[in-house]
Amino acid sequence: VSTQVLILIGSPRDWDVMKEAAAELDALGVSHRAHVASAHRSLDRTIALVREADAEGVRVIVCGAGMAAHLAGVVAACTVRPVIGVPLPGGIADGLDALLATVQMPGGVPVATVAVGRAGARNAALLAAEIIALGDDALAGRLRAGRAAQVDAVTAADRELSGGHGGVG
Ligand code: RP5
Repeated sequence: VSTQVLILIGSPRDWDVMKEAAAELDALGVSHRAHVASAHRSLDRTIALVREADAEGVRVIVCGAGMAAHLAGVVAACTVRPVIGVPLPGGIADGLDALLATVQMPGGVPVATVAVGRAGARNAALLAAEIIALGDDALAGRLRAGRAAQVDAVTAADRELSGGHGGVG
């Protein structure tokens, strides 16, 4: 199976958070690979990686970056494949800076921006999988099973907290 999701990170230090995206894709059986590709420190190489992924047929690109987080925007400028940006904590506003840098794209070049940090890394993988599942019924089934497991987990936690009193089922 060729790579379905390309994960790019601006710094090797970003992997501690972005490995959550890789783990979620692994759990869903979505093929992926990751590269360090800084929009600022290695611009030409970043563009080359995106062009290569584009030619190869990678379906979705997930970008994690902190501080002046331009990676997702630069990647989106190079492709019409869906790009998902994960703003990372750190910097003077601990991720709010990266959130604004990632989400505030000018009209014409979209970046689907998710939450700051680990929740965002997970959701980026899930959103990428949902996009791919538009043409993959088996993957859509695995995503539905994941949602059902969440319902079970919340219900079990509620039973434990409430002692089973006053619930709906
Ligand atoms: C961004 O700047 C990276 O995505 C990273 O989150 C942040 C800091 O990078 P380092 O100086 O730690 O390599 O480009």
